Amino acid sequence: MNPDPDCIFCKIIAGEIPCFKLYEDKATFAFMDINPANEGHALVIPREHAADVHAVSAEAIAATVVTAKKIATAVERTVKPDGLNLLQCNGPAAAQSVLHFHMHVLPRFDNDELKLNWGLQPGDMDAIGALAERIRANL
Ligand code: DGP
Repeated sequence: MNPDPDCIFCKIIAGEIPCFKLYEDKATFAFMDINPANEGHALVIPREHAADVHAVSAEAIAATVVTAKKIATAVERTVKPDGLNLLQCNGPAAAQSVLHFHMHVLPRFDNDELKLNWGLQPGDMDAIGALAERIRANL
C-alpha cells in the first residue's frame, strides 16, 4: 500500500493510534468513530491512502462499499436504529475533516434532527468500546 506518515487513518491502520476496530480485510478497515454523531457511528476506510472520491482507485472504493454494507448490517442488528446513512464527504464545504477517503456508517433515529454538517463532539470512550464489542458479535 501507500501509507501517508501524516495521515491519522493510515496511523490507525498501522496500529500506531488506538481504535475500536470492528473488522479488517486485505483492502479495507472498519472502526468506531470517536466523535459519534449518533450511537453506533462507524467508519470504513480503504487501506490505500487516497484523500477523497476523486483520488481513490476504483478497486479501493468498491472494496470499501462492500465492507460498509457488512458493517451497516451489523450496526443495524446491534443498535436497531430507525434508519441509517452511508455517507461520504469530500472537501471543506462538505465538512471533510480527515483527508483519507472514508465512508460513515451512521445510524439515524426518528427526530434526531442531525444536521449533515454536524459539529465534532468528543464521545464517551467506555460506551463506544462496549458498543464496538456488541457490533463485532453481530458481524
Ligand atoms: P469527515 O468529517 O467526513 O472527514 O469525518 C471524519 C470522522 O473521523 C469524524 O466523524 C471524526 C472521526 N475521527 C477523527 N479522528 C479520529 C480518530 O483519531 N479516531 C477515530 N476513531 N475517529 C476519528
